[in-house]
Amino acid sequence: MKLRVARCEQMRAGLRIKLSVAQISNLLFRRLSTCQGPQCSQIAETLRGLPFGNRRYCMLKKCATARPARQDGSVLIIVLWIAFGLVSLALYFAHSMSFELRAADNRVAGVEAEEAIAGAARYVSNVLAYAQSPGTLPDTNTYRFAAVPVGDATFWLIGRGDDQNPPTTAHFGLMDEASKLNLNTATTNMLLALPRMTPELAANIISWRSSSNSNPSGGVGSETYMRLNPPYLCKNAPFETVDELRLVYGAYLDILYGEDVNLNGVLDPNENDGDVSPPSDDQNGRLDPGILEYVTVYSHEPSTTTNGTARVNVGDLGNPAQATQLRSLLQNAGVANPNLILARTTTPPAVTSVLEFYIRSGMSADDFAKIEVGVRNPNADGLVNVNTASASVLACIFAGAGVDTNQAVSLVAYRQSQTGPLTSLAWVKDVLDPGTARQVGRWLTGKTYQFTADIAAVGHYGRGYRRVKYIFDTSDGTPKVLYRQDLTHMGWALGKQARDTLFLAKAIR
Ligand SMILES: [Ca+2]
Ligand SMILES: [Ca+2]
Ligand SMILES: [Ca+2]
Repeated sequence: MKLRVARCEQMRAGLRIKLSVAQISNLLFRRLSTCQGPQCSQIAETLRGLPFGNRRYCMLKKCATARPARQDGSVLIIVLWIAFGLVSLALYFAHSMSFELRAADNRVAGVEAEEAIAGAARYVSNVLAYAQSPGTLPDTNTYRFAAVPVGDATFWLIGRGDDQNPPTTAHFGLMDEASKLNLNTATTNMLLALPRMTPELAANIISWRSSSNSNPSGGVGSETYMRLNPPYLCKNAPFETVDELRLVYGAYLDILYGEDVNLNGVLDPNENDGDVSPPSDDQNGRLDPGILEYVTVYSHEPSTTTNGTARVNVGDLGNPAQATQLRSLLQNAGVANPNLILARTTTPPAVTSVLEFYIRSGMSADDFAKIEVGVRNPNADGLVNVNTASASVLACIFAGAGVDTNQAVSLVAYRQSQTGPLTSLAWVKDVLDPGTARQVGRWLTGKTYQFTADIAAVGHYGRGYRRVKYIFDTSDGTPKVLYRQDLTHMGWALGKQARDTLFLAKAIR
């Protein structure tokens, strides 16, 4: 009985399956017949002769699951677009990562260059602290100044030539602030002798540094500066930095920078191409810098030597105390005939400068070299070092003293004719007559105590260029940084040769 019931259930289930398949096949056949596509019509025509049931169902199912060829093409195009998008994204991110890698590499090189500059500043401080002759510009044979390696970085001390080198050749080494005209002590006539200077700016410089109740030059005052946007007051106090000139009325950029817009003392290509690229220049193959090249505010001589002994003021030798001090200085140094020297230099008219003292004393250059650091001019600020100053700066001194400025050219020519660097004031006696020496002597010195280290550096593979200028003061025996200025924004300042050397090193690495 149970077996019959089970078979009966089985037959019913089989009947249901057969009925379901038939229904589905009919339904699909009707839908296929109503389709307007040529392929569907052809299949429907083929099926029309087949019996109902599983065979017809299988044919219909196969037909229903088969996609038309047009649909397959669309899918392919979509897949291709997706693949194209993915490839584009991959390339974009790869490119972005490549740039980021380069940027990170440049940042690392920049940090290397900055550290090299900091190290170079400490090195320069050490060079100045242990200089063989205090008060003189260190001999370039005693320290390193060009393409100095520091780890993967390299640094240079940007210097100035002696006017004999081609203007396109970069010169390296420390610079002397006493080789420049001091903005706080220069007279109007001295300022007027500067290249590119205008009478208006010279007068305004004098009034800027003078107290408010004395305006000897007739330059503009606060009422003019208050009309500017933004307004500010006339300083009426000494300059503290050379860059203060930017605030003085009438100090236009072409007057300040001239053709040397990157302040490196080199005629760079853009500084000799006329108006093709800034700045505007005269294409004459010479570098014609602005007044920033020639001025300082730092030149100052100490009143004591590095061991703390007071220097003798040669303008006050009528003072018995100063005369006694001079006698001790001469005797301790082993100078011949100290009494005769005293007699010649303490009698009227009073000596006005170290140069005049030397000429009147009649002592030898060797004897004078022994006591030179022990004597000083009456004025301690703004003295110009004849051993390092350019003809343009010396011409300012001579113009201010009312002397023929051609004698400044003679001084520089004599200096350049010597084989080694000059470190004393004594040689000036051989070039200038006593009358001229007396007139200009109060502005001249043979010593210097403030130095500029204009340091440029690159990191590995010549990347990450940086440039920082330091002013060192050694007047109390220990070098101190008076001023630090980042000049990186002025661009490449090492000239063509250093650039070519770096490119060559990069090419063969
Ligand atoms: Ca330049
Ligand atoms: Ca130009
Ligand atoms: Ca020029």
